[in-house]
Amino acid sequence: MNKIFFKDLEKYYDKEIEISGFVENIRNIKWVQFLVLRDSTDRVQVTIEKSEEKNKEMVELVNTLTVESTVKVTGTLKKNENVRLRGMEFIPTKIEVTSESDPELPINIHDKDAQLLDQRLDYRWLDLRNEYNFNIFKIQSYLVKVMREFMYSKDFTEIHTPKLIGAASESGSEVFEVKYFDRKAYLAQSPQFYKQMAIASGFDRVFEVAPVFRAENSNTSRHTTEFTGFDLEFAYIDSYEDVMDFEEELLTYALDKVNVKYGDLIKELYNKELIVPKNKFPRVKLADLYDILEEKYDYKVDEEEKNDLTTEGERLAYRYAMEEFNSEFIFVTDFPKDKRAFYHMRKNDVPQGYDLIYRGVEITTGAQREHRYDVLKKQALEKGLDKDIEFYLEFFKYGCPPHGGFGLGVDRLTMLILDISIKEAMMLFRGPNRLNP
Ligand code: AMO
Repeated sequence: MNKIFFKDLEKYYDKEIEISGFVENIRNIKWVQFLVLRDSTDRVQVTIEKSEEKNKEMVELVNTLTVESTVKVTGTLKKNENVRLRGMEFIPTKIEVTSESDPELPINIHDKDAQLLDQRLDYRWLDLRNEYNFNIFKIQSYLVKVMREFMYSKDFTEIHTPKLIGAASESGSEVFEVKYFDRKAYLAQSPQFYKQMAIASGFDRVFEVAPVFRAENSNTSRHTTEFTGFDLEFAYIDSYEDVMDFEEELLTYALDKVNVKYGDLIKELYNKELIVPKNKFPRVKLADLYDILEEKYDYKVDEEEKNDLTTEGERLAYRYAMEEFNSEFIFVTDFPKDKRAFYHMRKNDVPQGYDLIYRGVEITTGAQREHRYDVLKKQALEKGLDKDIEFYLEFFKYGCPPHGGFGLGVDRLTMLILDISIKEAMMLFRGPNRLNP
């Protein structure tokens, strides 16, 4: 763990140290050889004078060195105003190749657009060496860290629930079936049942950041078969308005933090402005939204399509939110019950839940849950669910506080913040046609 990160090199001027990294570039000119080394934090130039007798062995080594190999270099860091890269250079006394790269790289890692995205994904470990791709995950890591931080500050407990389950948790159509010894199991399509179980167990506030599996055969820029869900649930709410308020607060906090640390980099690399919300997010009922979209943008959809939000409807909802409220977010509420899960609480037959649209794409579904055993059972039966979810219904039989929560797609949020596709927003994309690497 003693590796010196390149970002910290300034602390080591004129001291003999050992540095390690990838060889990003080699320039071999008449009198001198230059290497640019890269680690996860920065770059540094290594300079080898060819004329010096003591450098003979190193010069020979560099003559056959290939880019993207890794090296360990011993030497001294010197200030040098003439060096464009950070005004410093590393003068080595010893170079050791710790791993040699094949000289033929299968993709161009310095120009990501020199090949198709799918070719890049085949060699994702090389593709990620490009700073555009690499930084997506530095930013995502920080985004999730600050979201976690917020949850802990609000006394939420982080839980870990099983991904191998005995019954589909939402609907049967979207689950992957797996062979489980001599019977069938499924991959969890949401931690929904278990986060609610934690509420019934008395935890009051819980969250989980974990994989979610969806057997959706869709090849779009926003769908994947495995994604990271940021799921939470909290007790003693009065209405789903409390859930929306909480999400608003969480996202405002997180975007503010990400903006402070990465706002400039996001602008520079992805050419996207990160806008920290200043106001409350507008809230609109689905039916009203369609009326507004028709009136404002002449957007007409068939009556039967109006019971859910269309892709174009999401895009126009964003336009409306921007034009009317200067908000990149908009909550859409009052979906009809046949389009919502059985566990949403209903009031006057209307599910007490919402979708949150950010920059024209759904990032969240949330709701107040039905916690009354009899009502919940009735709603489940209505959707044709019985035997499979009996265990879940039991959670509500021995006292369970009123509660609500939501599920937010981390990959979607990353994708929208950086204006990239979901394939890029995931370190390893999974889709109907991709299970490798
Ligand atoms: P839902 O099914 O809407 O709700 O999922 C919640 C959020 O997960 C993300 N998401 C996806 N991301 C990428 N690819 C997919 N195929 C995909 N499907 C969903 C979206 C979506 O908004 N149990 C409820 C949540 C709850 O009520 O707490 C649920 O799973 O960002």
